[in-house]
Amino acid sequence: MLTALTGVFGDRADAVTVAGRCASYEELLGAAQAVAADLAEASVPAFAVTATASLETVAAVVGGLLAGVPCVPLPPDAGPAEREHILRDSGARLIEVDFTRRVPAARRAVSAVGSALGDPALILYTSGTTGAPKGVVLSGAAITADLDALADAWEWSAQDTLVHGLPLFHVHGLVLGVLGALRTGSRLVHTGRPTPEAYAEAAAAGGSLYFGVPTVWSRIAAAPESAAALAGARLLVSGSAALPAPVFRDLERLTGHRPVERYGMTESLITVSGRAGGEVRPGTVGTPLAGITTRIAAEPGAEIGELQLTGPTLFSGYLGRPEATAAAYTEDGWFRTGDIAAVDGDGVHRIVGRASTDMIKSGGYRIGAGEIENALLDHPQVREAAVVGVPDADLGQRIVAFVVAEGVTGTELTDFVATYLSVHKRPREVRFIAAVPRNAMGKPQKRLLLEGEGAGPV
Ligand code: MCA
Ligand code: AMP
Repeated sequence: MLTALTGVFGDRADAVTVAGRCASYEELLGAAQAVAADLAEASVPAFAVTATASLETVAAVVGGLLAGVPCVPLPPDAGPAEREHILRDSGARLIEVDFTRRVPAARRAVSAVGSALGDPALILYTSGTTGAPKGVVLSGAAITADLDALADAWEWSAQDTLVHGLPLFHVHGLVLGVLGALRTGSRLVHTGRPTPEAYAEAAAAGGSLYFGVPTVWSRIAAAPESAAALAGARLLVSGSAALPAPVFRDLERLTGHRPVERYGMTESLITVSGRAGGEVRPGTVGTPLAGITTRIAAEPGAEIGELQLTGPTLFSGYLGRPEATAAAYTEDGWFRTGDIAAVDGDGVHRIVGRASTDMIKSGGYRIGAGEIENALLDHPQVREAAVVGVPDADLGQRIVAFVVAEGVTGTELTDFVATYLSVHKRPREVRFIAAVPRNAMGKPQKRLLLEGEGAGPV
């Protein structure tokens, strides 16, 4: 999987740059082999690393692949509830990486990565509509199939310099943004944070392929000088949430590029994408990647319905949750994305919404309403809580918590969630209400809470 580390594309002192620090492939491999040696000795089912945007995180993930031990990247801002859940659920041992400690590179070991491709490579924790996050087990085979299909779709090669500043604990930043670079041999410039200024600066360093979530692209479109610096890029790619058409048009005007949109999930990796050099229409996510088959489960006579798919990029299951894994598939074996989609006459897919209002996408992060509600209910002053995603120009959706509580302020509740779970899961707004509206079965009626908030999630 780690083709670049075998040396076939040569090496350079700045092959991998993360948050201003550079490493050659040789240095990265040496640090990763030190991690792999420790893991081989420890004999653990999985290991965790605090996934800061750093060379240490990259070395940990590569070390895990070399040792054949799955890595659980922990969000660096995870509070005690989230951290403890992930560590307990995965059984992973938390390790620390010293990037200066190196075991001399043995390239033969690298070539062997991928010989047991069905083995778990990564366990990524992601939210469902209810309950605590589940561990999504991804095999080396699924990751390799996805990266090869994306390289094909985007004409992504060792000639590219990949630029992004996305978190290293999700598919976008870690699988595409790190392992993708190490598979294709493209130089990687991780900017630390995905700010317009940092993306523009990386253009001077030869950036050709740029990744961002829509919030990042919308902030770049609002910073014309930074956007203009991307004119010399080869391809701009957006994903993790819907790219608003006005942002698409602003980017085209300012950069001269029509951004390619692609669609995926932690469980399926990236499955549908626009193509480099192909026709790209705003509001569409392209066609299925090589090996992926999709179908729309629509009511008779309807053209939109749940997007379902099959293919080699699918996950191996939710860790330790066979029922949840089974529930993610239809009886005839198709993966249920929970996204509502339509397919145009030419096969181009459009994502029009989500089946559940309980799955929120904010800044490209997937956040389950249930997890935030449970956290709020853990606060002693809160009696009822209902969490929804409200349309937001910057974040796509922003988390709004409706609570029944006394003797506590909205800021206190926001801070409680930010520190107990993680910063990106905090409600951006807390509204105090007398009671959560419920139906006869006692189920919260969230659509009533969303009334008057504009076009809510489908
Ligand atoms: C504010 N802050 C607080 C609080 N309020 N901290 C603690 N308590 C509070 N009450 C501080 C934070 O510490 C942070 O400080 C600062 O506010 C900003 O935090 P945040 O809200 O996270 O930043 P943002 O600017 O709103 O973030 C926008 C973003 C981010 C950068 C676009 O949402 C992001 O990185 N999104 C990427 C998500 C992603 O990668 N998703 C991919 C999922 P300081 O600045 O000092 O740190 S994978 C996927 O979806 C699939 C497979 C796919 O298709 O890709
Ligand atoms: P995650 O598991 O965090 O990767 O989130 C996956 C979800 O992100 C999908 O189920 C979609 O709802 C959403 N998503 C990803 N890419 C896109 C896109 N290009 N357009 C619309 N929604 C997207």
